Amino acid sequence: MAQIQEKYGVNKALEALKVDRDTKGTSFGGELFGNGAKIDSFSPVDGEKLGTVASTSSSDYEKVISSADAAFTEWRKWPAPQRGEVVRQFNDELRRLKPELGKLVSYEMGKSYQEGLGEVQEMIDICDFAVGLSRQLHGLTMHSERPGHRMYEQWHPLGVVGVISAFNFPVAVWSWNTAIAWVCGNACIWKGSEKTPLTSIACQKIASRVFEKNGVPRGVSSLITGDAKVGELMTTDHRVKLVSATGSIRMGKAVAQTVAKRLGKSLLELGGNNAIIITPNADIKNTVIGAVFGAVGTCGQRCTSTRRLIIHEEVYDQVKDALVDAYKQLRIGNPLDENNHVGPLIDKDSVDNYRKALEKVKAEGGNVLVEGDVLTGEGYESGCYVKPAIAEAENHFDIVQEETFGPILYLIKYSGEIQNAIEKQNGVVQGLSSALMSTNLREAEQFLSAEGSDCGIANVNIGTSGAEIGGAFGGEKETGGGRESGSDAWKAYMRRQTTTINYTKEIPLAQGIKFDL
Ligand code: UN1
Repeated sequence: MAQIQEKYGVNKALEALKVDRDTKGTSFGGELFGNGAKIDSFSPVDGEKLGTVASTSSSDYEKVISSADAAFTEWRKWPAPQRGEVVRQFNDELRRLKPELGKLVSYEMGKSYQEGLGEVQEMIDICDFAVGLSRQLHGLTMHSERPGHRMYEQWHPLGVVGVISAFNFPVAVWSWNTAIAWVCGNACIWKGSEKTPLTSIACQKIASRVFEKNGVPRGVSSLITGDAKVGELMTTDHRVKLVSATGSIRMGKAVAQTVAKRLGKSLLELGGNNAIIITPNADIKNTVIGAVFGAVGTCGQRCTSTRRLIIHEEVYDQVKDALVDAYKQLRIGNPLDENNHVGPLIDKDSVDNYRKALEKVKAEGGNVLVEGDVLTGEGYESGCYVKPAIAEAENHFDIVQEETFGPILYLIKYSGEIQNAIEKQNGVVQGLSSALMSTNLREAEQFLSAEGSDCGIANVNIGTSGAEIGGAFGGEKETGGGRESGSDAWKAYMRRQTTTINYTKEIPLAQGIKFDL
């Protein structure tokens, strides 16, 4: 069975990425080290072991944070465009190694090879963005109320930035944070997911090589490996100025509270419960393509995955029949084989959650239209392959209110005006992504207005997933409120300083106050 690793080029990818199978998961540039507990990485593709990684102990962490802290004091002196030049070279390496890194992402995490490549492409795109940004970290100038005074704002780096990322986007989310944080002048410490440790090591190695060649101080790019306890080393540490965390709402609440206790900054990108509203004015063919990709792509494990369809009663049966037909055509299996549409879930815990969710929706009175199942037999030996399911449900069901990280799609009927659908869409605690399928301008504008979608992302005539890096990414309510990647998300990685300069021979006070000595 290790055959898959050989047949699909995983072994070659590890070689090209210079990642050993028995390795260590701590680095601040140069050697990998670490004497914490060992973590085995098993692929959900075939259940085979990919490698073993020694995690980060608290004394290992101490070495990393003190190097990062010291590196920052040098790195902040580099002109931002020079920092951008290093990111440009890092990006050259990503372009060169895209097939191998995409392959490793696909095998260790279980997403399709196409999606693995797409994820590396997001890294490349954000690095391009960051290079341009390195010449555009603009502040404003304001008119002072005092004569002979100039007032302006400037942006300075924060210091050490901690990045905690999840298994489902094991490389892209790190780069959204670090590429931007680096050009802003910060040192970054990354805790990747303990479910995808070799992928993190591959990225750290690429960055370390490029940084070393450019004389970047060691510690600007650092890696730590382990579970939530290792993450806590950063969230409790006042030397980590910003903690950017992606993952579940439960995890985000713990991170936010710990960081807030020391009045540190956090940037949270947490769960979604994303819906597509389908009105009688929708283009049904496109709707079905967008909905199916949104629901089953990455096996329903994107934070932007489509979980709910809110369908007008006039087109409900038409959409329902088209979806059931489309689901019959889905091929589930080895994600490295490009004939398959749906790969495995990440692990057996996730399979359990999927199974329980299906039981719950039935118990709450839902009607399962496309039955789910855990697949067994040849090609499914890992026990992580499941059948994408569809259930008719009500928005208020407890299970519909939750984010189940798997391919379960709930169909919810609405009648009357679009506002009734928007109410249902907004009627969950999460607020990440949303979409409307309609060719009617009035409906579209209503959906996008202040009375419309309450989510961080609101799309018209495309699905809920697949956001581009150029926009700010994140959501409202229990999604955490953070924004990463494009637009002006860079401001979260810097501190704003307002400066007023007096070039007169007097010292007039603001607000007309007189204070003569
Ligand atoms: C995530 O699932 O955490 O918009 C990120 C998308 C991808 C990123 C998802 N560009 O679906």
